[in-house]
Parts: sequence; C-alpha cells; structure tokens
Amino acid sequence: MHDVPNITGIQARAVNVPLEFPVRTSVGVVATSPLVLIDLETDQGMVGRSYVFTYTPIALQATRVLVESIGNALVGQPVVPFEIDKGFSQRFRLLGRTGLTTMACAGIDMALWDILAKAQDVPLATLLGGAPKNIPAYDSHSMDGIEIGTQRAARAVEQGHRAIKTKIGYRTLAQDLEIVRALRKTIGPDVELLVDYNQGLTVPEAIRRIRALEGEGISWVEEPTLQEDLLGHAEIRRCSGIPIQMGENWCEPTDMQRALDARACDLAMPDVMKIGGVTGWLKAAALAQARGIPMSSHIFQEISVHLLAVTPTAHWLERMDLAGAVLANPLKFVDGHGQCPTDPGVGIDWNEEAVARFAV
Ligand code: SMN
Ligand code: MG
Repeated sequence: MHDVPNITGIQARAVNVPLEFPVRTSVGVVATSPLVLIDLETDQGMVGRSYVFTYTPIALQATRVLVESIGNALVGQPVVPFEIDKGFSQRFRLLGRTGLTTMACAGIDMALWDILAKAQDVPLATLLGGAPKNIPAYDSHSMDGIEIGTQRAARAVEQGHRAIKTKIGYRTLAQDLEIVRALRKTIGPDVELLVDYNQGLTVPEAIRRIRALEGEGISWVEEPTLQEDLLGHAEIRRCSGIPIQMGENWCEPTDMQRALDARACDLAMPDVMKIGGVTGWLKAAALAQARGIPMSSHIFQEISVHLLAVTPTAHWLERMDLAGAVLANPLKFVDGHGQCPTDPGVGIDWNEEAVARFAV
C-alpha cells in the first residue's frame, strides 16, 4: 500500500497567454488568457500540476499570491483532498469561500488529485473509478461576426465536431438571427448549434429574443440573464421552448444546489475551478445525477475530459483552448472527441520555454 505523500512546497507562476481567437462576449472581451500555473511538490517526488484562469489580467497577481499563500499553509499536510477541502471550508468560513478564494483553493485541489493519480500510477479518470474515454466535444466560438464565425464553424465540422457554440447578444435581435442562420447554413441540419448570451440580456429581452430563436433548431441557450438571477432564469425557462443552460459561474456546489432548487435551468455546466476543483466537481456530478440533469464542462478541457468519464449524466466537453500555448502536450481532439490521456495524472506538463515567454 503506497503511503500518502505529504506536501512540501508550492510554485505559483503568473502567465498571460495569447489566444488564437479572443473570447468576445456580449459583456466584454477576453483578449488573452491570464493563468496561474501551479506546481505542488511532495516528499515522494511527484509534482501536482494545474492552473487557475483569472479571466482578466487585473486579477492575475492577486490570485497568484493567494494560491501561493494557501499552498504554503498546507506544507507538511498529507495529500488528502477531502480533508483539505474540509479544512478550506473551515479556514475561510469568516472570509467567505467564494470568488478568488474558491478559485485558488480549486487550483490546489486539482493539483492534489493530480498527485494522487501519479502516486497510484494511473490517469485521473481511472483513479476516480472510471476508464479514460474519448468525450464528444463542441467547439466553442465567440461573437466572431459572420465571416470569421462561419469560417470557424466550417473548420469545426471538418474536424468532426457534431456541435458548435457561438456567443450572441449582438445589439439587435436581427443580428442574432442573421449569425445563427449563417452558421446553420454552414454546419448543415445535423450538427447541433448552441448559443451563449453570457448574462447579457434583461429577463424581458431574453424572453423576446429566445421566442424569436425557437424556429432555428438551437439546442441550448446559455446564461441569458445575470447568472445570480436564479428566479430570472427560471422565468425565462418557463417561457422558453429551448433548453436553458448555465453553471460556469456557480461558486461551490451550494450555488448549483440553489440554481437547481430554483428550477433555473434544464442543463448544467459547472466550471471545475469555480465549482471547487475535482472535489467540487464530484459533488456537482452527484447533484446533477439526483435530478437527471445533463452535465457539461466549462473550459479547463484537459482535466474535464477525465471528469466527464465519471460524471453519470455527462453531456458535452467544451473545446476552448485557453492554456495550450504553455502546455507541453495540449489536449488532442480526434473526430470531434477530446482524447483522454492515459499517462498517470491529469496530463498537464508545462512548456517551460513558453512559460518564460509569457511570464508576467
Ligand atoms: C466563456 C466566457 C469567458 C471566458 C471563457 C469562456 C464562455 C463559455 O462563457 O461558456 O465558454
Ligand atoms: Mg458561457
């Protein structure tokens, strides 16, 4: 029986990584990918690797320092994620386990599970009781406009994707309809089309626009209004003939519980960072199973491809590559499926030359 490794140190590095396409949303543009790269060291030599995505470079250094402080506070502790998770809840009870604190704790949690999988010499999916399998992925695009949007859609279909997501919420409904129709023309009738409003509409405007989209064969409408407005989402859902999707902004499983209790959505897509890491994801997967809610991932494709192998109501893997430029082996996709790695751990290793190039 392997004895459990103990944490001996942490390295947290800030990088700001270029993106092939900026993530243009109805509420703002993510032009680069600000990441905190985590190396969690142990007394058995294996190193747990993960990253935290901070959405804006403004939050990058603060998050890096928070990750480093929390990691240093764990030195000497055994790699037991469920105990460390309980410790986080207790330690941050007064501060509040939310926002950057949740993100930093989740980054460390993901590294802890990477260590455990490496200690057992198995891929994370296997450690969690599943088998590494290739997961169907939708290619996730932005408010790219018609020319770039249709080019990206055509490329995705050539790569074998059976679903693509576009971001809408243009100034007018007519523009939303125009891009949706242009994409539908490009991908044909058999590829699923998903749309994401990124919280950009009021409840009445969301109801108006979704009603107009109902004839377009759309498979889900994501975050039509403010993500914290659960009753607003529930009202939209009651009026909508298209399934409502949300979850990327749920902070810890308690937020997911509240959204499901409010009947805010038909589908769920927790973000493995904001939901609380692997530990948070496992709790979220149980919530989704209890209610029969299909559960998709949100960014973090490298670890999500393992987690969806042990998610009872697994739905889609989101393909949006935010870290590939600093990874030694970016996640591979074949015929529209994320290829789950079979080496021990998650499969995250840094391209140190690129890390140095994009260091902040
Ligand atoms: C999204 C927004 C911002 C950064 C990455 C991804 C988006 C999604 O909401 O669902 O992919
Ligand atoms: Mg989204």
